[in-house]
Amino acid sequence: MKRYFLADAHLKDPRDLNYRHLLGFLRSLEEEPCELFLLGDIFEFWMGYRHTLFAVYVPLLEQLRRLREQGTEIVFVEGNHDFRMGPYFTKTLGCTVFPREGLLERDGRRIHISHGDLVDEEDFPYRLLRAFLRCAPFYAAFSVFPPDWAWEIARWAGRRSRKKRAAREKRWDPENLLRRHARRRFAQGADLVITGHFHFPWLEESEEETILALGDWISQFSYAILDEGKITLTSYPTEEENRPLSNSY
Ligand SMILES: [Mn+2]
Repeated sequence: MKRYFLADAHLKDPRDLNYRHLLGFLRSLEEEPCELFLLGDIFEFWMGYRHTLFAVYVPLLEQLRRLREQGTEIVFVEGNHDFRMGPYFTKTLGCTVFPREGLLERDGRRIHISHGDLVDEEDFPYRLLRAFLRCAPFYAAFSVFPPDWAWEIARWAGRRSRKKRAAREKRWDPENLLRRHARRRFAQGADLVITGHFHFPWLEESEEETILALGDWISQFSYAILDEGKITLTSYPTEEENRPLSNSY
């Protein structure tokens, strides 16, 4: 069985090229049951309400449902834009959800999966913010807002953090951060460490160990396939020219 890994689509609008490509890619997986790993920030904003869904995500959720009906397993690791996936993901769709990270055994490999926003263990302000956004009182307070407001607030926060991120990325050294993160996971028994978050497709392999960063599904359309223990990093064929998305990233 083939296993597919992708992250960081930051979906906002079904008319966007990246959204349409993701639907096209997922449709192509209908041919045979597989396992699909979504490693966070698939959505620009997701908060798991009990009875409410954001309308823009219906096409994707329908496609995930079709895959599930055909026997595909879906594993979701929450990112920094999509968290508390909630009952729709776990119960209705029947996905396995990891809020932080997971260590799984597949095809004789021990795979550590996470979104990647926690790889920098010294970034205490971020870890604090992350914990705050996920704590029950914050969630309870945020849930009081009408979902339309929550959507606007999250979009505003997303635009702000992207500006800050552009400045921060200049100082980022993802290879080093990822190697350090992977070494710790190797010590805990993993032999394949996969993250997203950095929007940086990268694969480093030695005989026994592999580090993989997935890149993004915004403009790179990169993803990984695990087939009989062998991992490859590839990208989705794009026949259309990369037109600007409906919103600026
Ligand atoms: Mn992220």
